[in-house]
Amino acid sequence: SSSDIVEVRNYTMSNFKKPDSDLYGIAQDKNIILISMESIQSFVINNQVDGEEITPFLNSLINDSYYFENFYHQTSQGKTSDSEFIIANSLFGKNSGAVFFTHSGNEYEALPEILKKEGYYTSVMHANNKSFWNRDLMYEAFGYDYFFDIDSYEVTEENSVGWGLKDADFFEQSIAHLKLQPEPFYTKFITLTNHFPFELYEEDQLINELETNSRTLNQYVTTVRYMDHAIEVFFERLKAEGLYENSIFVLYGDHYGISDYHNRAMSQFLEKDEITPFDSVQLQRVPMYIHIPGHRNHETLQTVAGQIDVRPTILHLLGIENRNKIQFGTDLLSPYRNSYVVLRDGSFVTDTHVFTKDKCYLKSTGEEVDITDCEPFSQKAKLDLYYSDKVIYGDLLRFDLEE
Ligand code: GP9
Ligand code: MN
Repeated sequence: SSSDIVEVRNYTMSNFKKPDSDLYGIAQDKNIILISMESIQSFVINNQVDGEEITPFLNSLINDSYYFENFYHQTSQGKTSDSEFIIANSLFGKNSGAVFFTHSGNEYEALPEILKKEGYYTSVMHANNKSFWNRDLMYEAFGYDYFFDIDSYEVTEENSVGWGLKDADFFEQSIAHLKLQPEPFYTKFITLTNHFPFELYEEDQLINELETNSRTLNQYVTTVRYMDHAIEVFFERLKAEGLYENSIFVLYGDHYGISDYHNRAMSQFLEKDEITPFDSVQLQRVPMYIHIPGHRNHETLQTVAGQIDVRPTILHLLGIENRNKIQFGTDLLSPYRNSYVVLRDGSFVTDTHVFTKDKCYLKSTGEEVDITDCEPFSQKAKLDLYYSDKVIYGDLLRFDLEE
């Protein structure tokens, strides 16, 4: 009911954190380019195969970005669509099933809609059928101006692999669309080549496969390497087209690519005796970058965070007030934020501890400690998920009328 929204708003407002005043509004009127990087996990960053970096471009981008080492995906069965949902709304996806399918009829106040009101042209570029994950309906609910779906791309047998259009061709063909958009724009690119089963033509294979007992993991590193290259070329092309300087970039991994099913191979690659539940949680980290061309104060940040925190961060960079919004994340760049993330399965991580599957671990060593050590955050973790679910199941944002 409409009194529930008051309860939820009191909760989310009490968790609001003020922005860093030096960063508030620095991206005002700039284009925003999001790149949703398919299935990439942080363990590939600064890691090698036979002496070759898996992600040379993304490694170098760290020096020139705000890079978040302890950033977790928070998705569940809705995979890419969950990540889209979380980032657009700063709400959690569902515990099971996909909110994109079950709640596309809800009222939302999503990031594209907010930015549209600020004069932005908003779009998604992704070479798949528009109805996949019910995107056509959900994007409408989020207020996107346009979805450049598979019909906006020339897809042939030669330029496709695995799930469809190869990333390099996808980015190259997207340049023409970008150039026609009114500025400032907010555009999200969703890559595809680094998707299970991680297939690649030989000519696109830039590093060796691994030699573990998992063919999936062995091939994964090569498709990650390919995606890294495709993004590097995209940056060069944006520079050549004059679209780079006046844009800010947010790059993030959408969800894991290698499931626990491949733990034995993963432990071989990471040279660990075994992958414990603690390690499994740590493996849910995905790379996250905020890259602002010309910015001098970029740094690598240790704050524990997740996809839920992206929306308030972008809003603050644009100088858009959001203290009163129903959102469950906090600005990643706020000096006042708590280092904390809750995953969709109820696991949570702080600066010092990891809680998962009813056990509490020291974050620094992975050593199991008394469950009471995790208690200070367990109530918040439960309430975050509880109130967010309440918003979705009760369609509460329909009561959130503009003041
Ligand atoms: C499909 C792509 C992949 O369009 O976004 O979806 P996923 O299987 O990763 O959720
Ligand atoms: Mn995905």
